[in-house]
Amino acid sequence: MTRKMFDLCADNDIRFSPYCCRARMALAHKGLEAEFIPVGFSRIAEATDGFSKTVPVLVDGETKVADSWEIALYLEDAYPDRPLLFDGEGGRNLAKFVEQWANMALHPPILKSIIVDVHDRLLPEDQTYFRESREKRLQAPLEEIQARRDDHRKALNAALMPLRQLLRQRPFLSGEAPRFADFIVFGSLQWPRLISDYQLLGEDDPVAEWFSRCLDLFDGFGRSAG
Ligand SMILES: N[C@@H](CCC(=O)N[C@@H](CS)C(=O)NCC(=O)O)C(=O)O
Repeated sequence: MTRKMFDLCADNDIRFSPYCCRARMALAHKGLEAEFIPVGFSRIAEATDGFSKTVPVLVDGETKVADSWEIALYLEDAYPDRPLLFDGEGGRNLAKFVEQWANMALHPPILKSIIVDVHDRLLPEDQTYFRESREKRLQAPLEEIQARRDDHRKALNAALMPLRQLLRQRPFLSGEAPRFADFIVFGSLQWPRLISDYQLLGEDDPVAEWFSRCLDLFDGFGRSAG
């Protein structure tokens, strides 16, 4: 296949990266097939021939694109006749806000809730790198961070309030049908679902109901990924 995407993997081939999930969903939305090549943290630069230190990286024929946002923009421009990821220029701008919100308001409490689970389920060769880099960034031992997971879960649920309110009024973040903004937040929540048993959302939460609708998209593509 000429189209391939480097996709972060943990042990047992768990594909847990929120950013890779966003790109996988964007490809599925466009109806584009790709080979998803598993790569652990320690091998990203080597696997991509030095092209990127992070995944996802999409290789589409002669074109190489790193970064989930850039991949979505590339797919929208390269495949304009396929289902749209954004509603025009304004839609792109609003989706960019959603990306910043998810990365800055949702990811810190999600990561802190499951950080030991992530560590323990990584490939053995990636565990030391993960522990050292994350403990340096967060200035605390992983175990100490995750021990306060109930507080982190509360912080996440408070940050989700605007989305929760919105999803009481419509089926998808983007309206009647999903767009890339939905896939952004979906990727954020797939990450804990795939790599931890800790429940971050209540069952009767409109966010959990929307998440389940997203899992069903593209013949259950999200349920099978990972
Ligand atoms: N802004 C980038 C972020 C990509 C990113 O940080 N990916 C993580 C995987 S979840 C990664 O490759 N990290 C490499 C590392 O921490 O060394 C995107 O949206 O693609």
